[in-house]
Amino acid sequence: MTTTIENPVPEQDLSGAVGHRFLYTYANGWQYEMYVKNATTIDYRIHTGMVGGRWVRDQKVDLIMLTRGVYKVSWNEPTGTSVSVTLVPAERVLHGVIFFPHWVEEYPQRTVLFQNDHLDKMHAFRDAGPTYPIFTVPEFAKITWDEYVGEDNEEAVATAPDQLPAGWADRTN
Ligand code: FER
Repeated sequence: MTTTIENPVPEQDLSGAVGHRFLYTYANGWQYEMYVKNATTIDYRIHTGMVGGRWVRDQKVDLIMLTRGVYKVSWNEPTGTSVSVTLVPAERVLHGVIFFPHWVEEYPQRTVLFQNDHLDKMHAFRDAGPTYPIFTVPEFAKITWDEYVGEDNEEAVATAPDQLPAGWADRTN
């Protein structure tokens, strides 16, 4: 895969990520679930950690393949939180960097909800701040579950994290 100054973008193949639902646990113990709905959209649930219980559908993201089997997903939340996650599914490795505005660090529970039903409130909190200092959380994670459920599957993340069958997030494959 040769890249040049004129064309620095490697040939893209997102098939190892798009349509997949991943469960992963960060080194700090935070457990997340991400469904890559399509090349521009994710749904997710946060099972445990600082904002455990939070869930989101149809978050727009930038998704790219860095090199074969290595994907990067980056986005900004309505809360002002920014996230960039690098996934290596074949190695069951992931690295996430979360950039929380100061108000989320101070009052994480304000973001623990089904965000889609509260977008105006999240924007108001975001705009009220304070934004700074940003709380940066860079962590590796172990991918414990990788399942292909198809693109644009509206059933993949349709339930609140606390309404799932017992043991849902602790399955491994
Ligand atoms: C992740 C890290 C952070 C992730 C989502 C977030 C879906 C979102 C954080 C927030 O908005 O609080 O790996 O994956």
